[in-house]
Amino acid sequence: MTLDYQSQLSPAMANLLPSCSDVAFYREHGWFVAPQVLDDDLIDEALVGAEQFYRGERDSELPQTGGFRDWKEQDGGPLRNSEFVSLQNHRIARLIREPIVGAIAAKLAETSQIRLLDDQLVYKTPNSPASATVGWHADHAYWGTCSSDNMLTAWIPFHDVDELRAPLVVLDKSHRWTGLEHTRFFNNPDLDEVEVMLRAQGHTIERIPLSLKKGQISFHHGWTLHASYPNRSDSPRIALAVHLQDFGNAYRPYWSTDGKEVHIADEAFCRRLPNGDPDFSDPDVFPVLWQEA
Ligand SMILES: O=C(O)CCC(=O)C(=O)O
Ligand SMILES: [Fe+2]
Repeated sequence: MTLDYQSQLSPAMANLLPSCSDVAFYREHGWFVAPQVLDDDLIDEALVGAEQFYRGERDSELPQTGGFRDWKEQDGGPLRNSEFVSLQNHRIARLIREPIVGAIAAKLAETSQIRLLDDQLVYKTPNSPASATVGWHADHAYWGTCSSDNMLTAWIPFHDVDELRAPLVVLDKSHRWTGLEHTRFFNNPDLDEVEVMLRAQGHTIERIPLSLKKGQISFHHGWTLHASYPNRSDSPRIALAVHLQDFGNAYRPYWSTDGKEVHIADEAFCRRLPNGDPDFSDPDVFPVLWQEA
């Protein structure tokens, strides 16, 4: 069934879509901050969903466990990273299926369709230590078998995020840099160390912390380097990173520089195409979040 998603945006919502100059800004800078487009109620429901999830409750089971980040209570620690949460929790699924999320992404990426790739629920304890830093990484560096360089991520915090409460920090215009294929330092809290390496490659570093109000969403290009500081506030910090495919994305075989075949966890969940390749448009795993009318 093809839904006419366009009709699901009220005129008031459609007014909040990125303008032509917003799209030009995203193209140039590799990130964009949307206005308050999500209702408090919807986010509060997602928070209830996150609490259920952290207690170990599941609305549905994944076809396979392992091969991805899946924080469990016994792991403890100041930083929790849980992937594919929307496939396991209805309330989180509701949040990411809110049409405005995909609609903004489609505008920015200048594509006719947005499909989920995966998601990550990220939690930082109050007053977390330096080890709760999320290190510099480009999301696409984790998506070797995705053919498109036009993918992006929507970052949805479940509360206001000021400079103290671990905002996402982007490196301005880094999506245009070359040689980022190996920037997979999500788990390296030493931001300065990686910056030294990036400077040595000739890059000019401009950190931009993206403070947001509850209801706002930030978007970053798949090749934009980003990180987040420890949480220096007295409250937990919780946010959902929603990784998105543009229409043109498809599976491609991919090998690392040492000749090993690369695979991403998504491949194990989805149906196969007639030629045996994973189908990155399997609606059970990669639901369409926006389709242009
Ligand atoms: O929430 C965070 O600190 C990290 C999120 C992230 O890496 C992303 O949105 O791609
Ligand atoms: Fe990321």
